Amino acid sequence: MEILNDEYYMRLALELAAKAAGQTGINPVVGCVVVKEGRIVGVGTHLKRGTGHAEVHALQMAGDEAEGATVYVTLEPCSHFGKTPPCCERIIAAKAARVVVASGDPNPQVSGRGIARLREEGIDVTIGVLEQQSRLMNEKFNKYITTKLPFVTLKTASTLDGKIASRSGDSRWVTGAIAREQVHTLRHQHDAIMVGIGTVLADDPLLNTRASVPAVDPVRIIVDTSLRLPLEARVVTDRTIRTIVLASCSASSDKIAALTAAGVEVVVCGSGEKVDLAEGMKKLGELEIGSILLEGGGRLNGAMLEARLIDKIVLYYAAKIVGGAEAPGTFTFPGVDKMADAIALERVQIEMAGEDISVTGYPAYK
Ligand code: AOF
Ligand code: ZN
Repeated sequence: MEILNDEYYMRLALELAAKAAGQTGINPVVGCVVVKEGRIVGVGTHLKRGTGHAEVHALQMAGDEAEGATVYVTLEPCSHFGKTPPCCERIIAAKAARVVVASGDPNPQVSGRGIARLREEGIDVTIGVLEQQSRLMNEKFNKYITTKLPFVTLKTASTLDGKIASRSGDSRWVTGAIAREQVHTLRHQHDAIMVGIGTVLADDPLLNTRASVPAVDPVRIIVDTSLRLPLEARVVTDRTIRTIVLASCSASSDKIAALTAAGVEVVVCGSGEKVDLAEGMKKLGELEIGSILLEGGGRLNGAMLEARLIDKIVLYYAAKIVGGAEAPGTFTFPGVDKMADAIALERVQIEMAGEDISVTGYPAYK
């Protein structure tokens, strides 16, 4: 049986927050629980950017009971006027006695000021309860708010010998139904999905989220150096989802005009023949894309890895082998000479996804 303590209530606040992953855009996921005299009197979750923060919902529910209560919140209460007013002032107005926080808010506009403000009013503040869980939950937000660059998760599905298709190009299906369903949850949890033009030309995918319940569709990003994207492609004709194309200077201005007229946003990255991916990430950040699920082919995956633009990797392995020297692989790039120069993954976790294996890790760039 779980013991009643600060972690007990913080765990509930974290669970409330976790379920909103994927629907807050560039905002963090945050949960809040208000406890008075041993009873939960209010709960809240931040659901959407531009709407109430977690504390506001929870305090609203608690009403007068918030006076003298303990507020459990997974992220430091904000101290600034963003799209909504500061939560620390709301907590002070509600006369809470104690605030328990999981992790500090790395937003430079907050960054300790929320906690300082509460303490200034004599509120007892405890920080660091289940801190790691909260930080991990907001790994995308934490990167974006401090760098204005999107957090990039690379996902691949390959055979045990690292092939994403057979030597004839057949890729239906590499992994089983459960792994494929998990990928749609990953799509729901990212602001955008990114593929190379090769994938669009080969499969004409819709790149939407298909889960067993309605889910959020990420913005589509296509890396297409010379704008080979056909106007008839489904990512162009389907206007229910925003499509952004990253092109190079070599793209023809006529094709840029035609795609723009069709509702596609074309972003030219760099001054060279190829798309400057680092500049692409910067420009996508400026467009408020806070997280990207990269589902590229081997070449785009390799280029993104070489450019050190990948933050997290989720590799699905089907327990099968297809061989074929020409069969496309997960990462196609010149590679390193020495094993000592390999890009190693940190914090590696392995799980089964139905009959497939999922390996998650974070590249440690030297
Ligand atoms: C909290 N509780 O539930 C959230 C916080 O533009 P706004 O008003 O939504 O503010 C966004 C910023 O507020 C965001 O960057 C982060 O620093 C903080 N988010 N803070 O106390 C919440 N969502
Ligand atoms: Zn707030």
